[in-house]
Amino acid sequence: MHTKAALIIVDLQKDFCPPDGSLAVSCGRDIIPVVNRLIACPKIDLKIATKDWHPADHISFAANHPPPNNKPFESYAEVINPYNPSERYETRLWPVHCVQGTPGAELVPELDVSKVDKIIEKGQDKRVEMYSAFKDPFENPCVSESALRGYLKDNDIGKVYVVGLAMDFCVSATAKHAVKNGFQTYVVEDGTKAVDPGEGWAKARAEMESLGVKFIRSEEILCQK
Ligand code: VGL
Ligand code: ZN
Repeated sequence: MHTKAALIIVDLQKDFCPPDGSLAVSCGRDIIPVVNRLIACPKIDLKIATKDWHPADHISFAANHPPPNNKPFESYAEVINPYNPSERYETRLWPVHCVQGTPGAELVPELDVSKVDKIIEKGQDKRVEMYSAFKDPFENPCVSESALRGYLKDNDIGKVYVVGLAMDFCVSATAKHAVKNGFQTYVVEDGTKAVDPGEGWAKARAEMESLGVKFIRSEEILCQK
């Protein structure tokens, strides 16, 4: 029996792409042709794009924290679970990126959005980081969680292919939650790039694989009978 498949395109937004994205992932633009081929592939039943969609006062922006611990990429801040203040963790701080309604938050213009069935926004809660499109790190209920999981279930999806940016953050977090939610989960190797392409990639890949996420190349999907 055919297992219905979905493509999840994670955060393929201007701010994550060179040349002028505020949090540009190196070679981030190189994946766009790969993603467009997958979007056009009739063997994938459903296509979803996510958008990192932060308010200007989001906790993940280094600029919203006092010195000296406010260096983008380097500093960390403590995040307190808004639903359970005894739970907390350290999160990496970033340049201001993907602020709701700004040009940097737009999907890259080369993306063939005409074939995208649904766009899901995530990261709206200023109090928590939200790498996964399903859940925040405390597993609290979130807007995008119900939107994404519900949409996949309503459409009888059993398998997901995850692409987009960045492999070691939002792609990884989304793929891990997809597998946890019972979807057969594949990360498309040539459809993603990492913030840290060396160690970051290797570590994220090992973690994902240990949870049951598989890696595949786009040709293998496009050529499958
Ligand atoms: C992401 C850092 C901060 C991502 C989002 O999409 O991977 N990374 N916000
Ligand atoms: Zn973000």
